[in-house]
Amino acid sequence: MRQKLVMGNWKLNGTKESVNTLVNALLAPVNAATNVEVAVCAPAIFIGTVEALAKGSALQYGSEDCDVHTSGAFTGENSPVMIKEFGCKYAIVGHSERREYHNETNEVVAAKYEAAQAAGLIPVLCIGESLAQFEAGETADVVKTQLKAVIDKCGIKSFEKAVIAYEPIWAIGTGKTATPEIAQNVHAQIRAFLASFDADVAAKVQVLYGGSCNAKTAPELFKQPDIDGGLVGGASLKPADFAAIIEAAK
Ligand code: G2H
Repeated sequence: MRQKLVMGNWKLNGTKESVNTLVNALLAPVNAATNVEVAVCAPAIFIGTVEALAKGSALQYGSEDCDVHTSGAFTGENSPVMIKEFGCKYAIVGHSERREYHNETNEVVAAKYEAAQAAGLIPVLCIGESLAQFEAGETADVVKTQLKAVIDKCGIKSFEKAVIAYEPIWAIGTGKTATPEIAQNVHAQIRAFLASFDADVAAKVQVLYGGSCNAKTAPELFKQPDIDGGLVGGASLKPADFAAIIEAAK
């Protein structure tokens, strides 16, 4: 039986004050949700603040990205080793916004995934298709290619220490959530593809849904057999909404 996981992705949002308010508001619902894992992925500059605020609670946290290098002359980057030192459990890699605005290829994403694991972080591998690919019926091919790049570099067993987030790009920040049927269908295809390499790994890996996942849509999404929780953007910035999504995962 896979544990449900609800993960916030704050993206480029927050102030010292709002981070304080948000994390403090989440501690009680997170501590009460004993059968749900909850994490927030914060902009790197706020990770130390989250570390201090979450101390002693059940709230886990992570980064929204990480570099492939552990140290060196790479101005502006955040090393997975540094991220780990601040108590992070997770590092999102390959979010579609990184793929689109920072030209991250499947190969770069696989290298980040590998670097995150080498530092002891759990990579949250984001995959998903564009609207044009969805309309052309290419979803399965796109997500399989994205997964294959990681399998080729890191091996299927690496998914024993990873999370997958299926995020159809056409549903991100648009208010258009994939229907539970569409999402379940893709999640089942992801699991079947992984099972063609290793059935045991495929059965155990958590596959989250992301893309306008909110308090209204989460309950039906989370009832689907292959959806193990959500990667939540906009709604994770609102404590009441995020708490309702956690509730839906119980
Ligand atoms: C997808 C998601 C979080 P939102 O990017 O990763 O964001 O819930 O705002 O669509």
